[in-house]
Amino acid sequence: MSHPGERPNLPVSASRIAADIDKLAEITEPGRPWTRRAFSPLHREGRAWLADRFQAAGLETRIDASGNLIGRRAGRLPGSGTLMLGSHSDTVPDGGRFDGIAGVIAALEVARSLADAGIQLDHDLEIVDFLAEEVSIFGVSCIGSRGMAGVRPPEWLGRQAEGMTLAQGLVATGGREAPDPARQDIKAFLELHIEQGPVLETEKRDIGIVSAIAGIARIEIVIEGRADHAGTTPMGARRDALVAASKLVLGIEHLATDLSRQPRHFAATVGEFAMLPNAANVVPSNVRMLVDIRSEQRDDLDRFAAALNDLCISVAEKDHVDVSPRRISDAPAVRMDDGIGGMLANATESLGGSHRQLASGAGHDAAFMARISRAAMIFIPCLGGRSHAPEEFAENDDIAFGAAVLLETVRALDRQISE
Ligand code: HGY
Ligand code: MN
Ligand code: MN
Repeated sequence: MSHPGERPNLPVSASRIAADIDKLAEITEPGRPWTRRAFSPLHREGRAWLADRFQAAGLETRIDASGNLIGRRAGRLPGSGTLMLGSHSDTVPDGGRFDGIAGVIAALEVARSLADAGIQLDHDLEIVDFLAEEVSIFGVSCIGSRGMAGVRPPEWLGRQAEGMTLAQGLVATGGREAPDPARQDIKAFLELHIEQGPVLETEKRDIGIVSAIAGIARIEIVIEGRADHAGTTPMGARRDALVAASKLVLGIEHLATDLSRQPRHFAATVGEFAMLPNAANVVPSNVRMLVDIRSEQRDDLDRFAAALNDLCISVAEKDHVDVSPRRISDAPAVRMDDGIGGMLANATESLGGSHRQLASGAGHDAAFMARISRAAMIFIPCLGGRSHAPEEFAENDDIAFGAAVLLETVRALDRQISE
């Protein structure tokens, strides 16, 4: 994927990036690389290490009310606003060591390289590690970036998991229950992320300029049946929550496969699934599942949700169970800033790289930052397009090249906005 030797000396340090990626990767649940879940002691340990690296780069660090770790360097022109770069350092369970992390370390490297070159921007510079970009133990994602954008649903604070509420988890992370007002000072937000897909690797492109981020909705479905003796209860007299749930899972796959045949992105996945009492000789009484839905176009999502609702009603009737679907999050598709996209393309070319536009089927914090700021993203290639799995891999040269593109774009933005 990377093209060593074809690139000029980059204005960033690839070795510093590699060392930081490796160091952060050491902070993982032993035997489950890589797992560093938001709201866990390991996440806080990773945060403490990141804060230390931010401070070593001369950044003032803080945790904002929404639990985001921020490193700040004042600009030459006080009050001219903030240029922000970052991503997230939390992982999915048994995930990778580049998803999110590559973006945080690349942003940190931009701050370090500007300092090394003695370049002080007109604008304040902030590097951010957002809290809980991944679907967290509370069943919701992008908690930190939604908070910063002022769009975190208040009712989320009461969501419970592992013996705590989200409000308590926020406070334990250094945040506060009451959110800060939405930030108004951010003039541009840039995020580097691994593509989590195969396009850049297949086409041997260095950079993907993200055009839009797919809409993401999540629907929680609880199926209430009845626990019965597995040996004595006649097959026709059961209210088996797992059998009903299985019909829903297969129906969801069928509906989503149909919709995905259209010339625009659509996907639906049941990735979270729990059954009770989960005992071999008991007819399952309860299933809770989380449906993750991605759509480039709103009406595809609405058609899917309506069909899913009809399916829930028919399965409930046939299987004599109660089926309760509930939409717990719903973020619309978001376009990225085309002007900054053009600047990212220019920076890529000036550094001798190749690029192409790409829509994102994955969700990202940039989707919420776009509510309060000009927002743009670049993708770098990842091995086989794999992500959310330990096999996830990105070449350090590709991360370094992406960091260099960010650096050149930040300098161009700093000049452009000041003019
Ligand atoms: O789930 C997502 O799309 C992102 O990787 N968190
Ligand atoms: Mn991510
Ligand atoms: Mn992810």
